[in-house]
Amino acid sequence: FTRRLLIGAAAAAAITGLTPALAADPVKLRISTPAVEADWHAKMLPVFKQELEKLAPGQFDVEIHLNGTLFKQGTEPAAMQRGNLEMAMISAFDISKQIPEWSIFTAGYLLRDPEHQTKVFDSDIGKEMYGLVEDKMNIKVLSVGYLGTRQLNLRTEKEVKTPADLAGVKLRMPGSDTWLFLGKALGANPLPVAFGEIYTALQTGAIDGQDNPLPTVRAAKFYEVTKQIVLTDHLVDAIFLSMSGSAWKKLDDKQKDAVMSAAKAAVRYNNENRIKEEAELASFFKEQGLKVYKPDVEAFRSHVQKVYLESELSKAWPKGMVERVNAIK
Ligand code: KDO
Repeated sequence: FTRRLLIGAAAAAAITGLTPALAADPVKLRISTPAVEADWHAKMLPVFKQELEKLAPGQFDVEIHLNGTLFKQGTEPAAMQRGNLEMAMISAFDISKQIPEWSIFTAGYLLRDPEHQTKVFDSDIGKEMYGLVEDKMNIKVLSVGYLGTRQLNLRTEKEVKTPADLAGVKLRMPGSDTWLFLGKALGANPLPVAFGEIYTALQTGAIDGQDNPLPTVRAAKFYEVTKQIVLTDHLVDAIFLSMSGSAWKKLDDKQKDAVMSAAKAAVRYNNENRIKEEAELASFFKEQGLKVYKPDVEAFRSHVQKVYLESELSKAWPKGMVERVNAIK
């Protein structure tokens, strides 16, 4: 009886032309991020999913988990390394916890604008730095996305012109040493708070302010509980759409190409929309009653750059890297 069944199954496969590979279950790709639904790096994930479905129909099952519900902010790299998570959007801050060389990309006022960011990571610098992530963390960086240029967003009313004006200001930063270092370099008193808790912390006055790119200030509605935006332009921030090395290695070459192309399409969608919205948002916040203004950006730039160059962090930066980054036009 069993034999007859087996023959029957083989015959059915022959008739439908299904090879075992095609009949296999789709590869599950769970993506975890703290991003809120309205932000562009969340909206780019369905683009990734659709693009992948177009390029490799039926071969992938992409699951998107927003708001840090699957893994808490900052725990994604370890989850990918343990094989508990297939994909995430990680930051240079996350990476530099394990690869100190990477703290160069956590430094304020290094990358100049989104175009510079893309060019730097598309160059040999990107190849070398992504190579470190692959070798030391077993994580494959698929593509870099522009998270936006970080600005100060405060619930206090006192005008901020220079780093000295931030003395004693309780500035929320994400919870890791390199993030807190950035807050301190700006002149503030940094406090670690997870992204999902910022709104309430602002509302209750547990913090005086936070820093994020304008599209995020809008998407997460921080403008509802703050009074001013100081356009410091202190960090041209990036997110790296990444896959766990073990998931990546299980893919065949065609699947790898499809994943790469889908990642590029998603990032293109994010970058185009984010850059466009970022340029328009100052007027939106003003309409909401916030003060929006430029401080003495040169005072911030020279102070922050000096703090980084004189820090312990910069000792780990690859030799000559600052010059190479600066030389990319
Ligand atoms: C944040 O917590 O301020 C931050 O902007 C840090 C980023 O690295 C990234 O984690 C981002 O939050 C989330 O994706 C939410 O937008």
